[in-house]
Amino acid sequence: MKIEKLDGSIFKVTYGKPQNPLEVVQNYHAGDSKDFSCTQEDDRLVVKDKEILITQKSEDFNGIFSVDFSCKDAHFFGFGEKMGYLDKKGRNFKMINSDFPLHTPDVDPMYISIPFFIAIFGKSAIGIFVDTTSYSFFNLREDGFTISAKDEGITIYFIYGPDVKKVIGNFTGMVGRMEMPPAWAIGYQQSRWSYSKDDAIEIAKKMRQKEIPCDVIYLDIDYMDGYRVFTWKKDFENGFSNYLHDMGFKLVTIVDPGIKIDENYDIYRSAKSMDGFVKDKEGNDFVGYVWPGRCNFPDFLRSDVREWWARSHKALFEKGIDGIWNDMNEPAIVWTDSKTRKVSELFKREIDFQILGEAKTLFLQEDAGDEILHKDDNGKVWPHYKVRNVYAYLEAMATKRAFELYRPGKRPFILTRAGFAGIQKYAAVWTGDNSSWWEHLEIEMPISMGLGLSGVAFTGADVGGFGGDANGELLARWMEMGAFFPFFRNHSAIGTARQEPWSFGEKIEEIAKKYIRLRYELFPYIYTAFYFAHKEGIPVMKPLFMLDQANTDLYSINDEFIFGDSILVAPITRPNTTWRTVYIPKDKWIDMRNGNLYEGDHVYKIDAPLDEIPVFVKDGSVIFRTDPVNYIFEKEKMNLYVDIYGNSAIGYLYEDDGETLGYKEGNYNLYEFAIGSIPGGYTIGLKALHHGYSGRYDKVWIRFLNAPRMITKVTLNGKEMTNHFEGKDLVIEFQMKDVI
Ligand code: MIG
Repeated sequence: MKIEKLDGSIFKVTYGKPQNPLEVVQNYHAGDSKDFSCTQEDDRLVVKDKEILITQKSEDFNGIFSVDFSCKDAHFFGFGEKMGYLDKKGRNFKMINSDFPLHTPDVDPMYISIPFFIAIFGKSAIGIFVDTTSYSFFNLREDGFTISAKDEGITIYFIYGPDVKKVIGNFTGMVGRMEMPPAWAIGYQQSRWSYSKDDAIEIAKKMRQKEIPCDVIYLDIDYMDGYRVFTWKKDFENGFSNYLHDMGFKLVTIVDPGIKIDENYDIYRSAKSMDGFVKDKEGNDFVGYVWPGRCNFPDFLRSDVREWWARSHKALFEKGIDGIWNDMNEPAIVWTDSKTRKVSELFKREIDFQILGEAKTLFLQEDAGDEILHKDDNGKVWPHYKVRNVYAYLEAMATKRAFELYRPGKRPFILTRAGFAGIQKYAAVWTGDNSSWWEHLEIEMPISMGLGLSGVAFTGADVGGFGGDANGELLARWMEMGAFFPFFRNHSAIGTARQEPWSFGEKIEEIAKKYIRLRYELFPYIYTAFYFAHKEGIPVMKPLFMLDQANTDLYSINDEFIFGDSILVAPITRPNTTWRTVYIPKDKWIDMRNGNLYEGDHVYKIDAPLDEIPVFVKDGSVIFRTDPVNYIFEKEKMNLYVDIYGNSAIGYLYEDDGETLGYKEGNYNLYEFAIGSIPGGYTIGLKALHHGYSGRYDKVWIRFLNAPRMITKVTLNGKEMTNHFEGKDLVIEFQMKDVI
């Protein structure tokens, strides 16, 4: 065992001789802490602060390297994308990127592997990152945990908090944080497997006719010529995207990694000529079956292959594509030639139950961990099991490069299904093939929160459910909830009931529209939350325990979440239900729908008719809104509404141009609104903590919600402002340019 103290309060502990084909940890400066230590006592590791005490019990190697730890009263959170509830105590996990499309409660592994978790002991939290790209395994018990990796050693980082926020900040500092997404990616997105060109145009027109805001339309696998990646079916003539762009839509196309083996296909030939495919054990190009039939798979471990992949995107960008959706990148391999041989052997025998059973298992996807070989830039050969979990990560890296080549100066938008620790540097994540089940509506909350705790802030689920048939009530409730997820896309599978907002009649359409519009209204607030994810790694969607991590009661709240810093969302997760119990956290919270005030640390019965989702704002917060529009940047200038909840509050507002990389050079504004009370009045301190962008917010209305009638005086930066009541709210107006 080797213990190294890195800069600040992060320790790196190495057992045996681990070997990764790729380094995902970057230099990062964390704050120091005297309270935290990792030391060696009698050949064993001891990790501690005032509350944390983790002691290593044993280490073991038999093809898999395992380290066993004991600790008391720990709760475990994170592990990236996992089915189930937030607190992972008592569970076992595998990290092997996998496409199991039926998300039953115990399905594991899933598409994404993030071998990272946060353990909370009393008041202290610590992050544990297992730095292996190989398959890893976690066993989480009441009295300890075991970490294993398919390698000859294991590297574990112990990342101190003691705050959960600090742990996530430090971890994302090490593996990288998200960049600012293009602003349109915050908008509503409409998808289905698969819209044709005509469907896409019709959907776009309908959205505008009905004034349902929407920024993005997706093209799933059927836009391609015979599923050949980077090709188009004939009907997508040049210029077809202009029509959608003119209406303010962006277009995102799916890209799968399997390359059809076809001598007449230039992408295949160019990869073949650079010998760019992964190999089987005989040294031939590995063959697996996916949508196009027999395919070879690019070896993304090689930088020349990544560059080729990036350049292959030209065919998409020259048709005006704005974003790339990476699917099947675990990689999913649904069939192999060796399986064909096995099937024919099996069926030569007399059919019995055993044979049928064996035949059935052949149809399960395998990871091909031992069958495929990769090569790195130095020519070193790596088994697939060491590369598989970063395959999508490397693909995303190459895809980002494609944007640099073909959309220079613009922010990339990449959506990925598979990934690894740090995937947020390149891509947003959706949780794959859920189903139109109420159970899935509910479980998407802890899944996304788990991803957020693991560093991935830009996450969402197929709203309405992917598999199976949605119905009007389910869609309404899911749209209400989805409006408060970082990534907001409605997507469904081929052959299932249509679930666009208007698919279930006018009543449901109105509800969908109401919440999509609310999403656009809240854009200034949401975009600011993304800024903090970019800047500090803080998830946009947070579990309640991030408000008070020592309160173990909050660890089991899986059906409420905090969106941004100040909004509590409590979705309805069952059919035929028009109320629910809501746990209101400590302090005071205000029902956004009607201004009702709730004292915290209590449970209430809250009404929620079909067209309402319970949403609360923390007393002492500032919520920034604008007017809903058809698409995020429909208007050059926007009104800013600053809603003040409570008598004193502080709020931050971030803005930039929403599409270029200028924010990295300081072309952005960060405003601070500090609200205080004086006898008979309010004070507002408004300043720019950073001012580097001309700004879109033009006219500003500050509204003190439910202000007492006797208030007469409001000052803004010391200057008295005229004010008036609108209903119960006291309002002042001004022009941003007159103040900043
Ligand atoms: O084998 O491209 O998760 O979103 O619509 C299914 C078709 C392949 C799986 C993705 C889903 C997508 C579908 N894909």
